[in-house]
Amino acid sequence: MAKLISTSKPQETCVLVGIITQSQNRALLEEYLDELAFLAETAHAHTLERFTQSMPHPDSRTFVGSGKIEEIKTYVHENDVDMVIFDDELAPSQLRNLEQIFNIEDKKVKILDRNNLILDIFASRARTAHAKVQVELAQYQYLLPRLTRMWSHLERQKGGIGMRGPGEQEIETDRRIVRDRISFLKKELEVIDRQKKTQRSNRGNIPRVALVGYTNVGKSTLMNVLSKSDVFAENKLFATLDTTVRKIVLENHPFLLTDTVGFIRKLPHDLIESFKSTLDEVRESDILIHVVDLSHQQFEDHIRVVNDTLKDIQCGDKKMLLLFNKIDAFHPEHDEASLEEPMSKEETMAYLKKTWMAKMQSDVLFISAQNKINLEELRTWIVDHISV
Ligand SMILES: Nc1nc2c(ncn2[C@@H]2O[C@H](COP(=O)(O)OP(=O)(O)OP(=O)(O)O)[C@@H](O)[C@H]2O)c(=O)[nH]1
Ligand SMILES: [Mg+2]
Repeated sequence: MAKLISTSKPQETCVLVGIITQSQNRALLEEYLDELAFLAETAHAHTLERFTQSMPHPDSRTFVGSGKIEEIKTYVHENDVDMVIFDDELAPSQLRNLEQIFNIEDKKVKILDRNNLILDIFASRARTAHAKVQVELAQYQYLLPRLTRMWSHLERQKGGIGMRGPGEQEIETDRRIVRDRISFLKKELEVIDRQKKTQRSNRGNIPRVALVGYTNVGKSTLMNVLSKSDVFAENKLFATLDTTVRKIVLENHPFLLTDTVGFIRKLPHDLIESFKSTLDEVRESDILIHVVDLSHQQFEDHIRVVNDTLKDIQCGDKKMLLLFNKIDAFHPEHDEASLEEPMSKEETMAYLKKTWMAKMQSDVLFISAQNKINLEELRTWIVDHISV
């Protein structure tokens, strides 16, 4: 069986597909698709077009309706598009149907969903053995029920005849190999997790602070300015996959600062599972600094996703600082229809502080990690809270 194939080759083209439902209006869907386009870009795919449809729930056969599928198909074939990316998880049967519909004659179109894309980006970014095992495990777990598709990938790779899948017997053999690989990777991960646990317990009683937050909010940038180190930071999603721990001393108070993988909405469950030991760093820290990108239109939604994920990993009750970053790039929105005077930046921040302190029962600070604004305030907060 071949190794898993990364879909992120340079200069591929894609179209995005999402649906408008009762719980997801057009504006919200457009924002999700903006994020999906950013994910695609991170995986080196350029978005050419978006297709949306209003429906009460996804079509069980093809996710969107047959008319919409025809429209997408025509566009894809006329513009020689490489992949069609769906914003929600596709069931194995939907994936199979869509692959059949889109792949006629020798035109090869990849059908992906948001999870594929996230897994693919994680795979291309994993650097250490630990992250590689975690991602490979999540990929196989995701692919196991979708194995026929993987076969069609293999067929395509070999430039095989047509798009016919293999016989059931071959798929069964392949499934067994994948299952074996999954249990091997799980064991490997257990060993690494045990080693990590020992490492953590050897760190003694020194207080631990973890940076958590949505992806691309500036956690690594902040880690770098606080520890004067050189952690990889860039304007891409999931720049950080491996946790980095640095010892920092502020006014004679030592503590460990951990930089973690960013969260995102609809993070594949298998991925959360396999990143358990990464998340153990969060679980075992004394204080969380929840970093928020204040300049992002959807920052409130990001806060909610991060809080929900923290609850999922039983970290919802930890002492937390809500840290709004990128205040240099923040410009308060003003509703044109409103008769009230627009609020200044300072007034908006004061208002946000009051609202979020009440909402989350946590302290709130505003900084710019990149432009080193208000960092003294942050350092004082950390010292005050690790030295009690
Ligand atoms: N304008 C502005 N940009 C910032 C600030 N802090 C970080 N950035 C930029 O935001 C982008 C993401 O920064 P990272 O530090 O990689 O973000 P991260 O939270 O570690 O991201 P992941 O590792 O992907 O989860 C980079 O392009 C940074 O230069 C800031 O205070 N202001
Ligand atoms: Mg990072």
